[in-house]
Amino acid sequence: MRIIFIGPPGAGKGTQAERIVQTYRLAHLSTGDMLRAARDAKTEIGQKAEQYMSRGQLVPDDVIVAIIARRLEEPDCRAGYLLDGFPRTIAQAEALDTMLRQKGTPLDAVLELDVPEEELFRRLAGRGRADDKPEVISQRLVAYRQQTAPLLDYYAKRGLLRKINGLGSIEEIFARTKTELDRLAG
Ligand code: B4P
Repeated sequence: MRIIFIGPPGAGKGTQAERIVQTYRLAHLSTGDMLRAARDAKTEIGQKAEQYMSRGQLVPDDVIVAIIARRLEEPDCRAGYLLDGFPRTIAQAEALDTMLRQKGTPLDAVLELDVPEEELFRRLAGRGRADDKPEVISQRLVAYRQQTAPLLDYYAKRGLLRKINGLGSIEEIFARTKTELDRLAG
């Protein structure tokens, strides 16, 4: 299976992704995790990315697309993968479409994790990562509304979008996600 996970910051993509990749034996491709690892390793890309992440802005498309293009070539992606936090802009989605067309490996589904904004603030305040300060969260939500939300329509038009209610316990949300994925695998 080749799946994309879309949702606002703090919706719980990373949390659910861990369970999905274990259950369905998929590679977990989280651009947020990759950028944080690059930042902690103090690579050139990591240091550049940190300037954007710490302000709640998206890292430039060319940087992210290059990271994903390289990652998709790795052998563990052949059996399927979950893209967690990528694409986040229409330009990234178009670049992904081109890559997948060239490989002849189309997407199976795009899962949207739907969570209201008040709940996002509550969850992120509880996590307390460096980019979870209230003013940075607000900026990340602006970036989501302006740059990422248009992807919902982009994938709905292609018949790939499945909306999942992201309110409830982690287990309840995973059960809903599993229902969608089992239907696809079915
Ligand atoms: P990400 O790392 O993708 O993080 P996120 O959207 O903030 O979090 P996620 O939805 O995964 O939430 P989580 O499970 O952790 O992005 C960080 C930054 O990286 C971006 O702002 C951007 O700068 C950059 N970036 C990444 N990808 C990019 C791209 N493609 N293009 C450009 N820039 C990019 O859950 C959040 C909290 O909620 C946790 O504390 C969790 O325990 C809690 N939680 C989860 N589920 C819950 C539930 N059901 N109930 C209660 N709490 C819950």
